[in-house]
Amino acid sequence: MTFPNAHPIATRWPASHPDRIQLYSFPTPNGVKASIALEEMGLPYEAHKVTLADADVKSDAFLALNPNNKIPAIIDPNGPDGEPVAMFESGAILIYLAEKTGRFIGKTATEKAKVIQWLMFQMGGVGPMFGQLGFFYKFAGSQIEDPRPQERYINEAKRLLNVVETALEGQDWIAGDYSIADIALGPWLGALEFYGAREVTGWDNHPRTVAYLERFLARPAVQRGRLIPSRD
Ligand SMILES: N[C@@H](CCC(=O)N[C@@H](CS)C(=O)NCC(=O)O)C(=O)O
Repeated sequence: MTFPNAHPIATRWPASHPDRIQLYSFPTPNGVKASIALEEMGLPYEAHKVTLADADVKSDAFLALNPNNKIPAIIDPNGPDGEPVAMFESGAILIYLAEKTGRFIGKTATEKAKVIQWLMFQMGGVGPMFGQLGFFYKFAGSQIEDPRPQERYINEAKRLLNVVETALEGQDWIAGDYSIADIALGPWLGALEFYGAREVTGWDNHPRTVAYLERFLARPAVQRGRLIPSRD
């Protein structure tokens, strides 16, 4: 048996098209970064639904691919050295796919540096902070009486929205041309609505960011990718 069906992940999620990139994911803000990138780049792939339930993300089969028990993860049977490559961490996956195709990562070294900078801003800032906001504002943490966790993440989300708003002055996309930095950032900006946190973070006071998200969501590849894999 050849990779990826030789990988332990295939005991739970076998590949029907082992010649294609295998995506193991769920349609969350981190998960859809990978599916949107694959759609934007026109790469053939096969999506497997790995839910956030322990029975999936903490299964032995999935841990063999991502010991950090989080989606998304991929296997590319045609890696750069002619060997298969297995990867986790959405930011790393975006860089890998962009370099594989030469798309959405800037054309010059300076443009690439800017794209990576804004991608890291999402990975280290917007994703973790908005994620904590979701926990303390909408999910289990909202029951905590101490107001400080909510205040902290609301203020941090506001601060990050202002950074985005300022960066978008005079440009349509966060790093110049449309790039993997937008593919990373767009889904997380959209998450504020899901958390019911638009009002509390002053979303409407950020007109460039509001228009930016609409521009992002209007892209056909984004509309396809954000529904993959299907929750059903
Ligand atoms: N830094 C990781 C974060 C991925 C992540 O947090 N994934 C969440 C869903 S959005 C997950 O799989 N959670 C399951 C768990 O933690 O058990 C990345 O960007 O890939």
